Amino acid sequence: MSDNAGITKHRLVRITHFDTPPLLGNKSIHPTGKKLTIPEVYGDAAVPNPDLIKTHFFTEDRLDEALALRLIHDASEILRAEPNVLTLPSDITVAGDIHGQFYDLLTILRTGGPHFLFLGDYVDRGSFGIECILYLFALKISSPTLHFLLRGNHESRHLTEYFSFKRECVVKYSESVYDACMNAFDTLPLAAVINEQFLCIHAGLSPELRLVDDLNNLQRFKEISSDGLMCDILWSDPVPEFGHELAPYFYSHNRARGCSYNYSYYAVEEFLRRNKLLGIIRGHEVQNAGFKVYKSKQADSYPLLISIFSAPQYLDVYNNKAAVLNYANGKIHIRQFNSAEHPFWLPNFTDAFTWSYPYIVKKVREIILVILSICSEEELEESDQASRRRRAVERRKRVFSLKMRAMEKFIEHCKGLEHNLPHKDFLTLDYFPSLADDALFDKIEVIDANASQKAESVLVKTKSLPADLRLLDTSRSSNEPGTAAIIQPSKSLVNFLTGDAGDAEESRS
Ligand SMILES: [Mn+2]
Repeated sequence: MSDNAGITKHRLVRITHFDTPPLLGNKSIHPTGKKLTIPEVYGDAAVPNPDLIKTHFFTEDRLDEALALRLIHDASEILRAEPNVLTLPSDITVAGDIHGQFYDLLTILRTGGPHFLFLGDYVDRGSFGIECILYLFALKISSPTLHFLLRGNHESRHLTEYFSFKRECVVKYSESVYDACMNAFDTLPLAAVINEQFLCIHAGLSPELRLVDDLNNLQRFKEISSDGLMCDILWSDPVPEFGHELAPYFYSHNRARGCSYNYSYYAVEEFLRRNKLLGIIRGHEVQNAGFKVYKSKQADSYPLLISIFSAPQYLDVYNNKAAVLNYANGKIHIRQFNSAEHPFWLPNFTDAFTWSYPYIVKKVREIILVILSICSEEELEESDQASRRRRAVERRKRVFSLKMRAMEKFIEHCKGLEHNLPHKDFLTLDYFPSLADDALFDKIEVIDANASQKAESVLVKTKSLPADLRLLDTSRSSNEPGTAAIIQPSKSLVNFLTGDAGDAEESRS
């Protein structure tokens, strides 16, 4: 942050706040369920109407698959024809990572214009990656000289499979739409030079990058490689001590990313000098303030490096602001903005039932353990002293072994469930012995009421788990066998019914 402190006084860099408009206001979002079609969005024109798509996505509605594929195809045809390095004029707004935050993308588009350059990382992490990319593609098709899209490291098969975008595509559309997106991502340009002054690129420099023109020699229409020039410009970061290096070194291994390099102030300074440029504008790293302005060569010159990050409240957990950078009339204007309200999705686009399975399994398992605890070895030993209870003990042992078998079966099932969600059989609760087949749980009730004087309370299943669990107080009901009273629920039952916040938090991360 120290680099940003005082930068507001910079002659060439101005920082202001952009008020995020209340996108939702008091309105709540209700998807209509209607899917937009090609005739509706394209009409008689050769290009789509992006506003229709925007308002449709705003209510979480979707496109007809043919329309989605058409947008992806049409955009990639335009992108394919663009060079690796775009040459762009001044008066342009540059946005950093968006990461599936569609409702914040709408804010970005309100901050400036009409020219926009996006530095990549449109998808993954946030829940609206497909909306971001389809809307940006619609803008690219309808006004290709106003909207420019560069590739980020997340625009790859490797990362979208590992993170959320592939699953999002399959849940909201299909694998064909995902594959089409991947092929379109291969066509995205790699860099841009604004006004022959600033190199704009997703991540930064590479030891293999001597001249900007080296980028034009790359064959870019492919998956991002795990090393080399194309990898570095989409993966590298400045060294943490950028501008304060103790020795003039250029590159070091990028340990945080596990690939590519960290570049130093000296690497940037030399690169800019060799290419007669003034600065580098890049995204790729979350910033508390939405941007980071690095060291200038002289007090009155442009910063050598600026990071821009345009996903506010990143992942819904970082408390970061976002920013866009406008460059016009020789001045850099950074506009910070806060996050917009957005609809909620469960992690990994799961439905509520699938998402709940592990918690239900865990709690039911605890409840069964409580049931088992009424038959401790000590109790059995004590009962053994009285011969008149011997038969009851035998019954208990039999019940205990039945319960152990049920328990083993249940734990086996849980293991399968945890490793292979969703497991629809769980909903049927097949593995519990039913009353008709086996009077197991009825027996527990009888035995507890008659014999378990020491037990303060027992948990007895009378019909089916978990809805009909009853907690019975045997000390109160021992005079009237079989007419047990319901008393305060056990801790496990409370946790099961209300959800144990601590456990849930731990499992969700
Ligand atoms: Mn990135």
